[in-house]
Amino acid sequence: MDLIERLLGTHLAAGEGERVCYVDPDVGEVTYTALHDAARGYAGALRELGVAPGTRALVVADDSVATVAVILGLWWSGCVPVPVSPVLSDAEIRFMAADCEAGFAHLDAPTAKQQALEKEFPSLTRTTGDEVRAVFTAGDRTGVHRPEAALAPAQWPTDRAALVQYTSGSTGSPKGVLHSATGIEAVLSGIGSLLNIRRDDTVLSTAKLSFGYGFGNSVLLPLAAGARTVLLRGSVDAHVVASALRRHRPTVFFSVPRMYAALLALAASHGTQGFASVRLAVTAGEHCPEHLHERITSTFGVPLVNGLGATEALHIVVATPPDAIVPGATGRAVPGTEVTVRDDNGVTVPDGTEGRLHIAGFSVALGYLNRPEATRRTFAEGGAFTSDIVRRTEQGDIWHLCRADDVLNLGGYKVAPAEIEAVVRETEQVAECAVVAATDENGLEQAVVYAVPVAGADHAVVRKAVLTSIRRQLALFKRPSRIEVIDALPVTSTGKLARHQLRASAGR
Ligand code: 3SK
Repeated sequence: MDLIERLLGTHLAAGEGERVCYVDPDVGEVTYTALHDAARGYAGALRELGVAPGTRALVVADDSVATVAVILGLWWSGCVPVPVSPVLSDAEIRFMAADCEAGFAHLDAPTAKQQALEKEFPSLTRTTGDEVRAVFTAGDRTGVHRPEAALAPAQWPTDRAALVQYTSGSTGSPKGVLHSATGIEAVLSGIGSLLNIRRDDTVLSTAKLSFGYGFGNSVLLPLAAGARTVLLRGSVDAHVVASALRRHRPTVFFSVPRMYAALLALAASHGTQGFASVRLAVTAGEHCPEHLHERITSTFGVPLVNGLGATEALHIVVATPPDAIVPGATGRAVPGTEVTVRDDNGVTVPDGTEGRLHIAGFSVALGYLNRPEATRRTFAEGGAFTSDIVRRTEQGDIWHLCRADDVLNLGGYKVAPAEIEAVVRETEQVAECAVVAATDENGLEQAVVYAVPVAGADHAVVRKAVLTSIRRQLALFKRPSRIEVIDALPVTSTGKLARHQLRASAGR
């Protein structure tokens, strides 16, 4: 499969090259022709830099048209992009670079982080966001723009990884998920056909493209449709989103329940007019409770498609069809995907019975990178098991009940309690700790830390020290909403941590 042809070439061939594909915060409007040209130039530059086809390339970058050009240029030259969020810690990025055996890096982060990253990978061949942006802004036709050196776009076979995305493991070690070009095509014909994004649509996603949901929202779906996408750089809160809604008037809006809840809170004081242009809103990443779903649709006056995805399946695989939305339900399998509910032995359970969600279809990944055991466990029975416990009604709708593991879902970001616990445990004066999920007033998951001080330590001092460690070491999206300092952690009769007791007192 030719990914460049699928996402860009068809629009050029149809005489649509002068249409805008991206509205970038730094570069402004970019056309399909300009993006195609930049991707080809970048592919030529990669060839001149000696980056061989098949190389895995770490792309540590915030959302920008430069990032998209880099990803397309990598695909053009047969290299495998590994998108990574620049808000992750240096240690996490170092882990992913080593784990995927990156042979190349594109680095685009705010100044201090960029300097740290450049120090981190001194010997890796690399490009920067500013170099690629110059191709669009200054018409810089030198450094990373070598169209004359580019070969024809690579053909991607069905059994080769074209993209690696990292998912958090339950022990805190991320796992690289290997996606093929066939998987990408399956997203386009699956959730893509259900949402039916059109060439006259303007798309806005609050999920960043370094995460699976955002990658589909801001790269795959709109490019395949020939639509226009607005990119947001930096940290995205409800004020930023409300202003982007007013300024860019998107027609398709992708977000997570947590952001919709924040927009509802803002609407109470600032009004709801920002949604006037939106014809279709999508929520995924975490479960959207029925009462929140109803408040969103009644306040903003838009149909809200609820979706459930998994990094192992690239994008949304279960969704409520726009014309048959059942508030609170996660929906049905998207076209080309089969979903079943299974018991602990992998046997399909009758409708109405809870079990683990199993998905089958071409969007299911090839497996995890270098993790045969985990691959065997997850990619089984002709598809993949997700970490979701669900129930299917006789009408065929999937209802999400909870996760199958202890991993926290914080606004779509999956965070292992072990990762937060490691940071808290390192805090001076903390003897032991545990992190569990609580539910907030919108029915959304929040992380709560329970810390036990060393003998004689003052609770208030310990609390402050834990807060400082968390702020210093954990990305914003991984931070707990509450820190409780207690005298001892509850244990079971066999001396194990009684997590369920902590969950009960955290309010779940
Ligand atoms: O629902 C999710 O968590 C998800 C994960 C990866 C890609 C897309 C989605 C919606």
